[in-house]
Amino acid sequence: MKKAIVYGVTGQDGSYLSELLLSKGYTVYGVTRRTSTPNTLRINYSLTQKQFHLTQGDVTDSGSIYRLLNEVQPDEVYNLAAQSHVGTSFEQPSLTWNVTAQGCMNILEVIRSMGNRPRFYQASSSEMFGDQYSLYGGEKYQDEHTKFNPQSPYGVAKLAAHHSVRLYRDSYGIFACGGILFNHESERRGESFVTRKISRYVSDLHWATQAGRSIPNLKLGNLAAKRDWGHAEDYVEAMWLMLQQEEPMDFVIATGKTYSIEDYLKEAFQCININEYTRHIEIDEKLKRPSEVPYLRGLAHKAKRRLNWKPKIDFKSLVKRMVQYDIQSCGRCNKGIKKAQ
Ligand code: NDP
Ligand code: GDR
Repeated sequence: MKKAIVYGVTGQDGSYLSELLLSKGYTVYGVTRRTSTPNTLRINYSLTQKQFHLTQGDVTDSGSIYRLLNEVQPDEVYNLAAQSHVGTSFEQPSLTWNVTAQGCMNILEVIRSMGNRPRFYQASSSEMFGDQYSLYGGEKYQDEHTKFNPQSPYGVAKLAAHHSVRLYRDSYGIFACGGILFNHESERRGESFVTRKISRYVSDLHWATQAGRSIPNLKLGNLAAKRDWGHAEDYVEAMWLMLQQEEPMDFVIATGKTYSIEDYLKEAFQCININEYTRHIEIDEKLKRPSEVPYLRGLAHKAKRRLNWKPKIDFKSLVKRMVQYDIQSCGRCNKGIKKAQ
């Protein structure tokens, strides 16, 4: 029976990955930071499983990594921990660097020191490709050979971590893979990311309209940016597949299709039969980033060929799932509020 350690277990991907690993018979050690109130909502299911162990730790604390890895002697370590919000990385660049770049290096260093070295997965990101317009002057897909041009402190930190993975693989023979994942969303997506912000708003609008109320407009930043959006459930499977190969290598994971924020808005509002979404939206200049990534579209041909991986959930189904989930859960909570009143 295999043992895996998951850093970032309380996040969107960590929760799906834990469930996947448990379903494959792994014993999973999920690592969480100490918080003053519990933030384990996404891993409620995993917490009920005998083979799941929640343990405290932090990727900026090398000693705790050293102790955990040496005590557990895992087969696989997944590093999903990060300050993962691109906008926030402009406000808190040093923290972003410490967690997102240094954190990865801290884990790699501990693995280097071990006798039985676990396989290592690093959550690399399409944000490392950054602004491709200025490199190629047009809309071109990105794959494992595309030049990196990060446009945020987050992108820079992820690129440093990605290069560290390659360096440790080549220099010390560590089985380490960088999964260059394009945007992936879900019903568990953090509420400050644009897709979930929109699906939550559409749900609020739905329930307000039912009650004959109006709500303030939704404030957003740049609506022109294009992203290659998939579903997190599909993407965590690719993480696991990477660590089951004979050779460690990096992979792009993407759907190959790209949509603007406006496309997402259109699709989400159509779920509640609103075609004219623009009257519900307000552009807030403060939500625009100092530097933007205008266009991302990944080509996951290597993953298809070597991992036999391809996404199952398309853009339309993704938007529908997110909006419907929020409408249903908000409906339950609305009923709760009414009851309390
Ligand atoms: P989330 O923001 O949902 O999760 C991030 C996780 O990292 C949380 O569990 C968080 O804990 C944890 N964390 C933050 N700081 C530390 C720290 N110092 N030590 C230990 N854990 C920490 O991100 P996602 O699940 O969406 O993404 C997972 C990973 O994949 C991230 O590294 C992200 O940057 C990367 N990625 C994500 C993509 C996406 O589209 N979702 C695309 C490409 C890469 P807490 O709950 O306490 O905040
Ligand atoms: P991204 O995702 O930056 O691609 O990073 P996010 O959803 O934050 O932004 C996508 C695009 O939408 C624009 N945008 C807004 N974004 C947010 N968050 N809030 C808004 O109000 C808003 N209005 C417009 C952004 O400017 C951007 O162009 C995500 C994260 O999960 C990273 O961790 C991951 O590495 C990358 O995806 C791939």
